[in-house]
Amino acid sequence: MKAKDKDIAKFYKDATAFTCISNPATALPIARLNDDYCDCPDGSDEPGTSACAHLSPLSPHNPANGAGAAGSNTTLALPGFYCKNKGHVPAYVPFTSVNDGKCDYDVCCDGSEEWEGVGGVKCEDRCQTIGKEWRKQDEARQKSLGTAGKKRKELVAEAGRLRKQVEDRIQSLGTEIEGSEIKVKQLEQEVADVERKEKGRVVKGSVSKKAGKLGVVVGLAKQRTEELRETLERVRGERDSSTSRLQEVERILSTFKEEYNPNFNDEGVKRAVRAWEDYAARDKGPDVDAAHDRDLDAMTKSDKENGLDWEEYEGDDDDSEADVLYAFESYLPPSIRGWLDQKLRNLRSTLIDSGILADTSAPSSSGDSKSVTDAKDRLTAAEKEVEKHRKTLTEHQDDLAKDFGPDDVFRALKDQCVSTDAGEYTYEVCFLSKTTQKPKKGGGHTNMGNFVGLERIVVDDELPPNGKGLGSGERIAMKHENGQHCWNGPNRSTLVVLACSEVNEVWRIVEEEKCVYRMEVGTPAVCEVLGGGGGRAGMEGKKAGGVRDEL
Ligand code: MAN
Repeated sequence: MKAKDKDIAKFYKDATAFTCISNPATALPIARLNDDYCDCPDGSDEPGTSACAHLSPLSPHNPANGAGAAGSNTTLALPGFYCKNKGHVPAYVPFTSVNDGKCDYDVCCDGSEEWEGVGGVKCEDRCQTIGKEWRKQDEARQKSLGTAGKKRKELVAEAGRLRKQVEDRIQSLGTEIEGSEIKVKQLEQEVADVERKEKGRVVKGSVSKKAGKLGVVVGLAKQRTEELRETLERVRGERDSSTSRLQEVERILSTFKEEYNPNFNDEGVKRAVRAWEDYAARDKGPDVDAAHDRDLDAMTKSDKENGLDWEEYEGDDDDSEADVLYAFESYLPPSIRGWLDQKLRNLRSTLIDSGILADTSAPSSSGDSKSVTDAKDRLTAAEKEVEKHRKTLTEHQDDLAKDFGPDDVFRALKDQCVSTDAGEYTYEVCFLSKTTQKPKKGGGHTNMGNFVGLERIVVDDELPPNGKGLGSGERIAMKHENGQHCWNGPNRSTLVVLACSEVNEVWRIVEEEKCVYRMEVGTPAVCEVLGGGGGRAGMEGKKAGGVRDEL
């Protein structure tokens, strides 16, 4: 309607002449515009008087009733009867409301549309009062509009910060992924090296696995040594305990000997004292020798700590190339032996890799050596880490690509919820998430749909005086689908239509069809967005049926 107003206004711009809108052949000097005489067949020269009101189909003087100019376009060029509304805002009232015996003060505050006085009706001019009240409300609306606009700016700034956070995280994830990938490569190399080393091992594995004769003997010796070590430790413990008990008894008896009363003629006591003196005089045998004890300490340490690595002797000694290699190496000086040993290991690995030599040490799937298993575990952990980072990166990239509305503003509202009571339920919308319905009497939530995206819709509602409504024009709406299934109906869905408001609030909720809901929600996020109206629909005071304009 607004666009139409502008379209019409352009015909009245010329300062010298006016051309009838629907009859361009008829040009009039500007003085004949609004001169209270109807010149144009379409009534367009009298937008501000009622001189052409007879063109209305409702008018008894309609040219269709006989007074029309032949061949000319008598279709009305104006959207309705033009009320000047002096002291307020001009407006068009629909021709159907002209001379219907009813004063349409909400649009035509000057009462001019009832010019015929049908049924004796007389509509006084109320524009002064109505205009004053309107200006007061408009001032409040403008103030509210200013506050809402400020809040939107804050939301946009917050959205910007949130976006930046995601962008920064994407950047750091990129670096982390690069680092993790390098780590994976290193660990892959490490696994390969460890496996290669394992393959190249001349003597390997545990004695329990297909050991040859030497392996069996080594296994037994290892076991026997272990038993002896344990026994030694146990006996040593027992010795220490007995020694300390003996020392305690000796202390008791020694005190006893010092403190007993020899004047008491107690034969039993005297015998005991004598026996103690004999015992104390006797040679006590060797004391626990500290050096000897240190030897025991050393002996009870693990074989490995004592330089005996059983693993080197375990394994299959049958037909082992290894033995040959060792026999050969043993004739060489140690420095060359080490170098040669490494070369031979590598050669052996290469031969195994190329299938020339059987891999007698190849670990079974469950039989990897500890070092291989450890290296593989480290690799798996690093691979998982890369995977995790990549997943997070994709999530963040998807997030950046998502439509968060103009200026990304809804990013700042994500997951914020607002609710209202209506009928037996409390209805809630959580922005960019879902809508729910909860019985006031108690009970679980019913999901009324999950957020799927934004869309723009055109609305044409009357705006309530408090401004809490959609008004008219293009609005942003949030679609919610696939909520809880409705018995004998569809899955619940909700369209949340947004309009400008100082705060986030649910204004209205309707169930348009069974389990298909529509919520009207106010939020600063949509203020001043859409073509100036910005969802602040009707803030300028639009009323159904009437159009304020600038003529
Ligand atoms: C519940 C509510 C209503 C809906 C009916 C359908 O009562 O979700 O909104 O209409 O279920 O059975």
